[in-house]
Amino acid sequence: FSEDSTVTLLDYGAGNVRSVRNAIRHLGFDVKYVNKPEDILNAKLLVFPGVGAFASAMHVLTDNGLAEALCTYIEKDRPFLGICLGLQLLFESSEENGPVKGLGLIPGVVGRFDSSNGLRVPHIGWNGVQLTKESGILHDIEGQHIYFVHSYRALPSDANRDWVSSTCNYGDTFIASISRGNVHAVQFHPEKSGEVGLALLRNFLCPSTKSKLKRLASGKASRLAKRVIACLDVRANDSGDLVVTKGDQYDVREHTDENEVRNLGKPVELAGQYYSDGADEVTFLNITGFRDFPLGDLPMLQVLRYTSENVFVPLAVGGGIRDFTDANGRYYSCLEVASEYFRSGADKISIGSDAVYAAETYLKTGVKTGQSSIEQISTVYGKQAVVVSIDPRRLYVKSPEEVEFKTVKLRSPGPHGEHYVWYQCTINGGREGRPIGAYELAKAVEELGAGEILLNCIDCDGQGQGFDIDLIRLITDAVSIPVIASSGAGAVEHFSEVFQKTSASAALAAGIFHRREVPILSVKKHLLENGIEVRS
Ligand code: 1PR
Repeated sequence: FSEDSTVTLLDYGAGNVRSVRNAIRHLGFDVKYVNKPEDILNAKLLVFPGVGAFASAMHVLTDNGLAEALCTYIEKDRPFLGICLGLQLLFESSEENGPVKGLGLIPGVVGRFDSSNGLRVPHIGWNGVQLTKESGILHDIEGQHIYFVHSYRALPSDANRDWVSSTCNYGDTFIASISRGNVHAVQFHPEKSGEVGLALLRNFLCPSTKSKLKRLASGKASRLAKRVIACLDVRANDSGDLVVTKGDQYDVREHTDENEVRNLGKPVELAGQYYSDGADEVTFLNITGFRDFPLGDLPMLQVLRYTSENVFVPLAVGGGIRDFTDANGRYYSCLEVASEYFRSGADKISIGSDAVYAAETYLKTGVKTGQSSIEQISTVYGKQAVVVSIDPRRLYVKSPEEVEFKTVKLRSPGPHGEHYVWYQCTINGGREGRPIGAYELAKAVEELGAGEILLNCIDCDGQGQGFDIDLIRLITDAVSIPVIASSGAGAVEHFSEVFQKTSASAALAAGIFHRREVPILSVKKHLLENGIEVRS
């Protein structure tokens, strides 16, 4: 690589900048990291993917003299691209755990989305933007959905009007990007916005090349799209190879004499396939993580590393996130486990069994200790990086008084003439039922700091009979964070049903995609025909 094809990445060690690095490398550029202020001042192209919390980022930047160098670099109009927090830090201050002073280059205060009127916060997913001026790098995203994930945003005003190059609408109209001369910053994530995002990065890195982006069909993005997520349940088969498997009501073994683990393909290949098929997100669930320690499970980390090199939409991973002591007595905190997943390329982690224990303890004591995996990981990486995966099972009762958990009235009687059902949370891949309902769990984990819920249903899993609409309504009504509906998709109509009848933000499916019964594009086409906005 020549010096001109080297991009300087400002990584102050707060989290995962791997995705940005991968996207830059994918475009043929080399990456070097900032170690000292001079590295900023000498950069030819500087990319700043801010991660973590505003206050801790400002601390690190100020303590190392990086803040001053950054201000000088930007004031000299050198080529700069800030991403997410890398945009927010340019403003005067943020309300995130604050007020906290920012770099003060752009007038305005970064505030939290107002969730009091039913808005789901964080703003997670693919949204459209309105360009407000010519910037030189944004033309390919006009009318397209791009990926956002944040709880705080800056608002346009007379004082910062000169800077604003696009806005986005979610609850209110906020600043999606700023541009002035060679200085750009975006609230969204180009490195996670598929081909459209890569085109933006290319426009920044080599302004002289003509856009290679084939214009996509619709180009009419106007609001937050409903997401279609492909899920890969992954585990080692009996010969020790990591395979994508799929259960029927969580039973992943073939009902043959050999009783082997159902093998539906290779994780990295399938993830790549779903990315090119149009999946808005890919989720890996390490389904034996509850008994096999994930940091001992290096193939899973390898799967993430390889996948994130070629898949430029968000990657979530779950399985085995908890405190752990190995056979040699070495203790690993849940934060170390999650950090390893993030370092390997995950954008979000998902917690199953450990979230149930955390919620049970919290409901019993009413005290947030700060020690649960949800609290620890969301404090360091932000709420939006913490998904709680719920594995509920239906339990039928004659009347709501029979249980202390929230019940739902059945539309048709249960197997023994019951009129109500409650959803019991389970752990260890459905093997153990716990004394807590999905409704109670969802509320508790939101309070503890979860940013999203992945809502499975053991009864519906692999059945292809549609999502459990009652359950999804119960949980979307319980929380104000986004809910991903999962389990039971068997036809395109099941996706429109879940979005028409519930306020789920995303629908996740596994079996129909693995068995190639329904391509992701057909799901999206069907949703568009039914007036449901999706990324096309
Ligand atoms: O408890 O933190 O170690 O996390 C374990 C994770 O692994 C949890 O998220 C749990 O849901 C998942 N898991 C554990 N055992 C199984 C299993 O199937 N035996 N898979 C399992 C859960 C459910 C969905 C599935 C949908 C859609 N899989 O993710 O993909 O139901 O399927 P469908 O479209 O084919 O109906 P921890």
